[in-house]
Amino acid sequence: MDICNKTVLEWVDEAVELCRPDKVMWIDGSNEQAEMLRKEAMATGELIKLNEEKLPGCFLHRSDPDDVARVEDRTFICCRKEEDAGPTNNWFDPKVAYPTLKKLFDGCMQGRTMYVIPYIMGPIGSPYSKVGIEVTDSIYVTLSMLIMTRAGDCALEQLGESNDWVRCMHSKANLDPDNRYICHFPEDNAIWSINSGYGGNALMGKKCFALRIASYQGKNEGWMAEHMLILGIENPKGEVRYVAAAFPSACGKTNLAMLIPPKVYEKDGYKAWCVGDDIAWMRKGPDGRLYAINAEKGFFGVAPGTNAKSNPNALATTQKNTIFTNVVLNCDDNTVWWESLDKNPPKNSIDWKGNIWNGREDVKGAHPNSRFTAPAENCPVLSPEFNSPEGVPIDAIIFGGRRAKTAPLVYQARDWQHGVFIGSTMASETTAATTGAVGVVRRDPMAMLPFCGYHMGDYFKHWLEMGDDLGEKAPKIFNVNWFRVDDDGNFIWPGFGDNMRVIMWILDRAAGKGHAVETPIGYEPAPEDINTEGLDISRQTLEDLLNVDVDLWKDEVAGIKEFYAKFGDKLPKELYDELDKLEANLNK
Ligand code: OXD
Ligand code: MN
Repeated sequence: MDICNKTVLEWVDEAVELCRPDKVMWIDGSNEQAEMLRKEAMATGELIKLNEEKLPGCFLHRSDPDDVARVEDRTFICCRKEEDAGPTNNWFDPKVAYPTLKKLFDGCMQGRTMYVIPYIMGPIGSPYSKVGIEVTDSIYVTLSMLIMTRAGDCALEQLGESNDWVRCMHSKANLDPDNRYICHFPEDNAIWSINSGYGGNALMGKKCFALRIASYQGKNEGWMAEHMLILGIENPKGEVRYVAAAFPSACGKTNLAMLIPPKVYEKDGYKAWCVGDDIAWMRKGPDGRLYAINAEKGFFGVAPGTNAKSNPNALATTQKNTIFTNVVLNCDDNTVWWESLDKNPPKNSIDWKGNIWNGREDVKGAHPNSRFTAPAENCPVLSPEFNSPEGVPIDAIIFGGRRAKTAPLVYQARDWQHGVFIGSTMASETTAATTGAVGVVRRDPMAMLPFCGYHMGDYFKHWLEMGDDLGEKAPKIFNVNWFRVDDDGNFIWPGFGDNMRVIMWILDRAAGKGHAVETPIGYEPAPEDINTEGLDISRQTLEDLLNVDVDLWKDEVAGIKEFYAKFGDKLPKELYDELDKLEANLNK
């Protein structure tokens, strides 16, 4: 296709001049071109073809062992004024960042091909979607972008002559961790990422654009870019209602997004539909309600922990046209395996580093952050609204985290402002699996701590303003905690599909129905308000799940005060008012 957008052509010319690739290839989104790239990647060993009968169109990729995750300490917001980045971001002065990066990018693609990837975040033709152009020297990144975004000519067509697109410079360079930079220039609509090939650092549509840059755009343009799944629940009459939910990374967003209704609902004809598992862009629609689109076109999910019990839909989604990264290669049948997939680690196998593994127990076969990059269209419960340009109307926003004892199973905010307070104080406790210290509270407001592209105090203010704008039509806000434990540390809520029982109470409340009791922290269901038919759970356990321990909450207030102090006078007064209310309620 002829590319006539001058701003794009000029920028690509500049990128070519700086990176000096041997060749430039424009990605058009065709199957033929993708097939050619896959063949090339197989020839170089970047991709390993898996069993065509069992996993058609699937590949294994092994990353550099030092390049396996997002690098928050190497991730920067490069706005002109330091105070605009705020206390929760690393700031890098653009006056220094640009020359530093230019030096690293200088000639970095010599001997390589530069792939130019035009892509759309959000459905094609949606008034909510936006275009980015990524240049990269990685075929793995290119093929992953083709799964995760709507990429190719469709993006250039949508862009037309407009200058409203995000400039994304990426090079794996030589993967040097000491010179790894993931830099965002929100004021210039630009992202520069170098020395990493890992998804969250290199697939720039995802966290870099769809959250960090987009959150900044949303603040300026009156919409929201959030780290949220979008789930639809269909009732037996065929009416579907949607929730958007934010949980910190590794709290089961993909599992909730693809939940399978428990028998008690399934038998009556209820269905659950997945619209998205990670990133929601939300705006006020023509009828005044809040509408959400999934910015992505695929799932970049964590493999370990995904199995036939935890998430059969995710597993099914990965059975074709998927790229697996850093999992075990089963040499007997050329398929893949990861910890907890099943109880049969393959005896004749190679681990994520490429070493002979053979199911040994002293080292993990798959990296704990090994991933699948799978097309959304494979998902058996993908919402029929997935490509809808208008998005879906959101009835409830749900926040959550991992709390052993503090947060109850579910509670509802009294109003939007109180809901923003709840989101701003969201937290998870570290588990033995994640760090040495167990029970350390990590605050992660709206699950956006690593992803907010500007000052988080201003982000809270933007949330409050969105609520003012939506008024009576604003979604109702809730908090959930699937991770309450008993005194022996055992989880007391079954979780997974049974979380739908809680979602049903949430949807009832959002519709202005459903019973609740008032507590110092908000509205809660009484134990009998949660449908437990078919569940082996005692009344006492339900009471424990819903218990609000006033002493623990007083400690929580102290923790919130400490956290809020970081934001100085950028913390909206309304949130301090909510904190005062909470404290007063606890002292009543
Ligand atoms: C992700 C994350 O990969 O949140 O989605 O880390
Ligand atoms: Mn995420």
